[in-house]
Amino acid sequence: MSFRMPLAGWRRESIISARMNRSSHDDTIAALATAPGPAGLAVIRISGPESLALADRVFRCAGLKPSERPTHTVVAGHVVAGHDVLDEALLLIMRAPRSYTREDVVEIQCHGGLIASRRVLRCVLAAGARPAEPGEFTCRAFLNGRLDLVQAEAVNDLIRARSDRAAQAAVEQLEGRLSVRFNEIYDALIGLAADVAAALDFPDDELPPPVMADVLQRSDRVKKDLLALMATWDEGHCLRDGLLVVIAGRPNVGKSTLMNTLLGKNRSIVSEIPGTTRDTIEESLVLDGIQLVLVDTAGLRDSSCPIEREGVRRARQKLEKADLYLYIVDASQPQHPDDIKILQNLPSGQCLVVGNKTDLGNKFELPADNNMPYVELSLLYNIDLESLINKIKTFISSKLTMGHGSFVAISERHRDLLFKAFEQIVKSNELLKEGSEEVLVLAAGHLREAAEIIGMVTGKEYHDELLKSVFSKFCVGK
Ligand SMILES: Nc1nc2c(ncn2[C@@H]2O[C@H](COP(=O)(O)OP(=O)(O)OP(=O)(O)O)[C@@H](O)[C@H]2O)c(=O)[nH]1
Ligand SMILES: [Mg+2]
Repeated sequence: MSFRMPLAGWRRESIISARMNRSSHDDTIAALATAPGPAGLAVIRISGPESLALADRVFRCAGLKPSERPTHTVVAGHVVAGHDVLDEALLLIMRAPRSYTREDVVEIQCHGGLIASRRVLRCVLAAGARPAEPGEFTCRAFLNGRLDLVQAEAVNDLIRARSDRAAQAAVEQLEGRLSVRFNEIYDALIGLAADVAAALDFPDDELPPPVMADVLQRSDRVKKDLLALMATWDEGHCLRDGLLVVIAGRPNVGKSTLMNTLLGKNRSIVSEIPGTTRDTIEESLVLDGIQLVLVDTAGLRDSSCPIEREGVRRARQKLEKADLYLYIVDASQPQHPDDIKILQNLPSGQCLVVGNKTDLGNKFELPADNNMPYVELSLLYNIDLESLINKIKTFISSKLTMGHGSFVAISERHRDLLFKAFEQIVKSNELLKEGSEEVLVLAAGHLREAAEIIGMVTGKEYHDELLKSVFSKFCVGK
């Protein structure tokens, strides 16, 4: 009896239907590709089969009409609505497939500014283009095979990068460095599923031991590769979202002073009255090429004031999400029981204890069983601030492997899918160890499922919802 399942084309139908739904591509889309607002220039991007005909309608130039001009040429002229001249502009022609979307693309480089560029866009839409959805140009680039889904996401990461390292990581992902890793895993899983299915044709009830051992060894290797990739999430999160650094401590210890000192500006109110900061205050800062999201919080204490209580609740909420805690104590005073209690509940690997106000004395000591790094300083007199900054830098570099050989860093979406694929491989391995014919069918099924999940990471497999969730994070015009 054979339990073999067809391997090739098991998801073809859904893939094709998704492709048809999303990208009939018979319409032409347009959007402002540059940020709105006062600027020297704006770019209106148009993509689709009607791009050049549409350019003929809205752009007047000497000599040949836009549609008669060769690809990758620029022409100067005017954007016109009937007899009215709307703007003086340059027109760039990029014919399919040598364009970002692999469709015919026309870009109008006109004057920037909210009104001027909107007028040009309105004119292009009136001439027959449809307003592009967020990420639709990149989605078309994906659907037309120019980029895979991981590379498409890198485009968004690059646009949104707020530090040098984040931008560099996005560029490397755009070049396909991460995709290669996913593709290797995908191919390995397809190979494994095929081999398990083929082994079902053996006359015996049992899969021959050498084949079994080989399959198990290979699937263990895939598991290891998945784990190695999953471990890069932390770094990916730091690069994409920035490190969330929460400044916490009891009232009046100098939290807002530290916030302002690190930012180099007077962002938080500082006063000698305990309980000054009520809300959480967030600001971005780039340190060592990494974006930090710095948060000043209300001093942690029990209060009868409902506003302060709300502030403390918000502070605690931020504490739950922090990547790094800067916990400040008043070093001129002996240990306060509240500090000891709070510190016991903070993860030691993510916490720096800052003893402030050393200009007033030095009575504080960390409990003997606390092995968190401790820095003493005086923020008021700028004494020993460097040692705190160095400790923060050490923490940042412990999070990042970038620059040490092959660098990749997965996103939250990738991690969730990798985890699901991992679960499928674990199930398959358990069944493979049993080895009977009936369970091998199931094992092959789990391996195919795992491959399918990995395919959803790179977009070898996709459906409308997946594309929507990926591209809705993009801005319009990209
Ligand atoms: N002597 C001394 N005073 C300091 C130092 N750092 C801050 N202060 C003072 O301590 C007081 C409280 O500082 P803040 O930065 O407002 O303290 P906080 O922890 O934000 O206080 P809350 O917002 O009330 O929780 C202010 O008067 C600061 O000027 C320091 O190193 N030495
Ligand atoms: Mg404060």
